[in-house]
Amino acid sequence: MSKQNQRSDVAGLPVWDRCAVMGVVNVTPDSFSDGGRWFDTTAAVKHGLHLVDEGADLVDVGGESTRPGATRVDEAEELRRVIPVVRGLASEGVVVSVDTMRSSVAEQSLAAGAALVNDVSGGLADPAMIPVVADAGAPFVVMHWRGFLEGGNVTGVYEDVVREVVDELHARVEAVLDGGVAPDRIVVDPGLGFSKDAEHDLALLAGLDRLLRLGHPLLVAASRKRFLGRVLAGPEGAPPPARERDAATAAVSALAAHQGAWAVRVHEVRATADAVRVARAVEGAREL
Ligand code: PMM
Repeated sequence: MSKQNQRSDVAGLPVWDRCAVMGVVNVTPDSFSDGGRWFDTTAAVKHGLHLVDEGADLVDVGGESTRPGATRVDEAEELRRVIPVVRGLASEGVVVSVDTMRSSVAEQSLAAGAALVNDVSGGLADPAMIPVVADAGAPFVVMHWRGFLEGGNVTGVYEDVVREVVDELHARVEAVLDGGVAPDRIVVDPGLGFSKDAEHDLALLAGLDRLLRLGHPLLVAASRKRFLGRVLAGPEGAPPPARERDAATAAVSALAAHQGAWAVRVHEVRATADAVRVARAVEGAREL
């Protein structure tokens, strides 16, 4: 792999020689793009296995929608949704990531076989999260997050979005390191769409090299997000619905992989699995 695109591995996870594909299973009635579709354990496990068949390297299981304005599910309900799905997929040999802001859900998911904790709050929502992850020695995704969005997107004001996201992620990484998580287990993520509008998301995708300079593997989660709807609609048009944004998502996957992302998180895996393989082949040609 060329020096420019040097991709670091994450300790505790398998090593892929290309950008990894993280497939999404939202066990929720109300997620942004696929809410309600896998809201039952059997259907959710089946869907996760289907994503693996399609080429997912790992499967991210979440029981709480992070859609702006979504009300939080209570802890018991989140556990009820997530744990059987994590256990079911892990028992089939799937590398499972748990998408949660709650330390209890992270802890029980790790006990049920999850390999990675993906916290969209980067450890901010629950003070017990970092100790739980550190004690378990689990890899941890630290996403850029400016808080819950009840009452509108008041936190999405930036002068220089790339610089601010880099600085704020750097501060979170320091806090996570102080909390005892090993440096080679930390993944960073710009949090596309979280307190960010389409221009911010595009600027972050254009600035992935600056995020990579944080020195941690980078996860990019653009799948079906609002900014893709805006791009596809053009200035006057109506954005296509979330499920018609998969080709655009795969295009972002190719771009992110080409720039050195460690993984991309997507709802529809097939096209992205092809995209990351093409990006890998291009990298391979450069090495010759
Ligand atoms: N976005 C969503 C959920 N989980 N996790 C990470 N690490 N990064 C993200 O950007 C992210 C996430 C929201 O998307 P969905 O509800 O459509 O899956």
